[in-house]
Amino acid sequence: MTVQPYVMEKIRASFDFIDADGDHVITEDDHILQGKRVAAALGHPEGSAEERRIIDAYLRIWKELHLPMDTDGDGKVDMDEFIAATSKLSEDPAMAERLIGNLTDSFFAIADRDGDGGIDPAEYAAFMAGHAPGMPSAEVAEAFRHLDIDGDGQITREELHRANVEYFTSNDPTVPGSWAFGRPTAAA
Ligand SMILES: [Ca+2]
Ligand SMILES: [Ca+2]
Ligand SMILES: [Ca+2]
Ligand SMILES: [Ca+2]
Repeated sequence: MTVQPYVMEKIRASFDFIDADGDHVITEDDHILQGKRVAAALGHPEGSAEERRIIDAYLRIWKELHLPMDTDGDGKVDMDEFIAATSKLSEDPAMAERLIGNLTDSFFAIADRDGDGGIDPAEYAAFMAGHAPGMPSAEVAEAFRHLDIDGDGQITREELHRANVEYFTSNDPTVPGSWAFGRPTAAA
């Protein structure tokens, strides 16, 4: 398999991002932890129906997107399994559209707190506070400006989808999607 080096670098970075508890494997627990963090960052109390809805959305991502990558069936997705699965995305645009489309829908439903069809800077900042704890607010704001491709102050579902597809398929560090998980790493 021939994954371009910059795509590989981003795949590795996204693994660390998903591995919320930092134990170097992706499990169901990481998704529950991320759901709880994002719900708290969006202001939903512990035990609330809204928190449950967000955790369930992360558990769907686990079951539908990440668990199928567990090819040895040990209930954990390690870096090799993750790379094997995600590196296929850049070679199969139709699969990338479908899988990343599902992911975009899940994240969009979570981040668009007021349900008006766009993610505004405050919604994005709250989402990222849970999703990427510790990312400086200036970096979050800069990422927002890149992902809001038409600059109208809202990230639409289409803009988010394009960014996510670019993240996993484009070898060009200057495309907006390089910012899908915050500041891009230097191009290889
Ligand atoms: Ca983990
Ligand atoms: Ca495994
Ligand atoms: Ca909104
Ligand atoms: Ca926009």
